[in-house]
Amino acid sequence: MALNIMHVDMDAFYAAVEQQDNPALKGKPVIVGGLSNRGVVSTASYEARKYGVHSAMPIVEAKRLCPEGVFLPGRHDRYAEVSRQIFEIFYHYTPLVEKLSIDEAFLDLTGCSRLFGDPIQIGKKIKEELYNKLGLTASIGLARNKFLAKLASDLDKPDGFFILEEKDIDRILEPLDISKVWGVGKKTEELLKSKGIDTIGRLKSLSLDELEMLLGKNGIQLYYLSRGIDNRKVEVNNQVKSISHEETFAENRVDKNLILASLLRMSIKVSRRLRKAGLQGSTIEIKVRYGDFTTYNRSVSLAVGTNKTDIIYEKAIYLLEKNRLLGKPIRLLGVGVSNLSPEGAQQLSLFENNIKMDKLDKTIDLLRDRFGESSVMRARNLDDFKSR
Ligand code: TTP
Ligand code: MG
Repeated sequence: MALNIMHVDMDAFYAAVEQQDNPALKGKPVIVGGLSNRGVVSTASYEARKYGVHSAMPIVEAKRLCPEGVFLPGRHDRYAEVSRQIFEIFYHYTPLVEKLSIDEAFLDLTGCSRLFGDPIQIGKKIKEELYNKLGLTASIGLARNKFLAKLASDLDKPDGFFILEEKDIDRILEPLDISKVWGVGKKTEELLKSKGIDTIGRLKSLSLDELEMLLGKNGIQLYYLSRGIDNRKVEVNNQVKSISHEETFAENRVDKNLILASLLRMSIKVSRRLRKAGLQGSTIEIKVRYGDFTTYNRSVSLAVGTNKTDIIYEKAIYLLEKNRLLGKPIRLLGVGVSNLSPEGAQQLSLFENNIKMDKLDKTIDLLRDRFGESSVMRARNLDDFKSR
């Protein structure tokens, strides 16, 4: 079978963008994450990783490990913009691009050779283009299927290009930890490790029946994956699934007015991103994390999709109140919209009110585009703004 499936994953993505935009940061330990000491690390440059800093680590711990680090709050819009440029480069070589995250994709290169050379040459060209146009490095894995390609890109990070040839599959896979296998989550990992199955090689010692008994359908999948067999196709999915925004407060919030003010600010952000992308969504979600870290996600479905600030805000309040989520100190709050469709897809309810809201939202967008984010503020936002 030909080596036609490529997995590309940018190196230390957010941090690399920061270093590229501000060359003074090159070579320095850059840590991107949370607005305050209470957040977690989004990512760390490879210089910072030497100190043991990694994604999802509390910022305070990162500061302890790497006090000389450059800590940045993160600029999500900028990373999204660079991500679009990265994907444009991918689309230049093939339309068969499956986006996995902001900095990661599968490319199916079957049939691209006549135009651009074989997959190895294409991989080199993609790395060159990423570097020459955007100043960024990526790690690439090339193999015969998605599972192997993703494994391979991780084997030679950063700035790597790992070509996983047929003859090497067993030798490379067998010593790897089972957590590297697609579909092995925390629970499966614990279960298998409690039985002494810690590597892919050990996993292969179990028969198909044994694995099915142990883990059901997932077990069958593991049987095949551990042998490098994966029939999943690269699925073209350049669609965003949801747009959301969440914040960890500098201090836990219990005051309803303050909470609603931040909810409004986040609803504005989310609805604005939807409008910019020409999207609307019919599920509104909120996320609440209390001081003791218990976390609740609640959602409500609408008959008709929306990207209107007031509807999103109103439904978010409804979710907070209906689920009695107010009253305890809140550490983190988030609002999101999912079940997305193109704007205006179902224009069933063009009530006058909607038209009014549309106009208001669009006017505010325009003013903000022209005069900056804080040029227009709703009365409720003032409280929140002052308390930040
Ligand atoms: P990753 O590709 O997992 O990480 P990375 O690109 O920073 O580093 P590398 O691939 O070289 O190991 O994630 C891509 C971006 O997604 C990352 O730059 C920041 C963001 N991210 C978070 O915000 N939180 C997280 O927990 C993780 C893992 C990533
Ligand atoms: Mg990455």
